[in-house]
Amino acid sequence: QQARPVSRGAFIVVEGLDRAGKTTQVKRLCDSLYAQGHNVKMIRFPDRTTPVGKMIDGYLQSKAQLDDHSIHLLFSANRWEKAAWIKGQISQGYTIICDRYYYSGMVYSAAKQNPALSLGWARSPDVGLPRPDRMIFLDLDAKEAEARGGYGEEKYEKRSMQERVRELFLGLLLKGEEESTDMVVVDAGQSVEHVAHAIWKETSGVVQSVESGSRKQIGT
Ligand code: NYM
Repeated sequence: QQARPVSRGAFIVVEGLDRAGKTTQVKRLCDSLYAQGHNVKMIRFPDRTTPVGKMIDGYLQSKAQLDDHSIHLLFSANRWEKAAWIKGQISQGYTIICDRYYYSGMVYSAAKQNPALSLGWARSPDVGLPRPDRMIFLDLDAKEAEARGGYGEEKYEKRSMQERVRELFLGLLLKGEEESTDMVVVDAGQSVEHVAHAIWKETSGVVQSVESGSRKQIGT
């Protein structure tokens, strides 16, 4: 189908625990939007291909040790590296579907239970990044996530950590700030088809209204 002229593209973020099915669902959402004639691009964080991303990859694979604050700032820097690109694509009419964003940044760092690293501190280096039009949180019990073939070898892929991450994600709903108003929870414990349908219900209308110009410029 021919892509039609649009006012700007939408910015949609998909979040969730490790093994929640984000990557599969992000791909499906991109395919469905594309099939309906939208211009769409996918992006993921961490982006391990950049110089900062390579440092993050080394840390996640336990090849490099970093202070909790330092790695947090690298994850944030990795998003800032792409901020201008995201804005540029959106203004050219591309809808961006993003696998993880600053919500992962906040909650994974805060879940480390380092008393010097609060959720508030963790949010601050990301202030000013393009704000999503919608964030979908794929919610899954940590036990169920683990049952899906087990966690891998990377840092954070432990049940207790994932339980704290989930609690912190759900806690964002209660914050009463933009994190809560942008966020919609989707039960990721259902079949791939059901989850895809639920995500479609929560995003297609947003994409339509953004592209047709009834939503203002991208926020920060
Ligand atoms: N992660 C991801 C963070 O700790 N902070 C961040 O800002 C981001 C974007 O990286 N366990 C963590 C969550 C994951 C890990 O992500 C790698 P993925 O989606 O498995 O590549």
